[in-house]
Amino acid sequence: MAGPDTPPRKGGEGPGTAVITRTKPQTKRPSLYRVLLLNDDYTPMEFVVHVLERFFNKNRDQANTIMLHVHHHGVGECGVFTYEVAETKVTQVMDFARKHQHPLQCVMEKK
Ligand code: TYC
Repeated sequence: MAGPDTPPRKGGEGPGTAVITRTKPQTKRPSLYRVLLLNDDYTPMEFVVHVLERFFNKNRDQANTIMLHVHHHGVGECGVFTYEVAETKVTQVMDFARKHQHPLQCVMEKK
């Protein structure tokens, strides 16, 4: 049987046998994350609208609607992104708010 002339069969190949190498598609959809703005009593409304236009590509009306939602409900969604994009948005908003000395908070959460 397996000797110098007949290398051992590793994959189960041979008469009457088969190996199924893959049973599911190799693509996986990435996890998605919501980026949220939190309300506070000090950040000017116009600054929040500007943040939504600048970092989340909202038009003036969309930005106003989201800002007012956050103002009235305490939290609101700016967008949904893959992990690294969401992390970048949060960092950009937090850096921009700090630079302008506003206490605006931006966070991400898994969908
Ligand atoms: N509440 C703030 C004000 O009255 C406005 C505001 C809205 C602040 C949304 C933060 O994420 C925020 N000036």
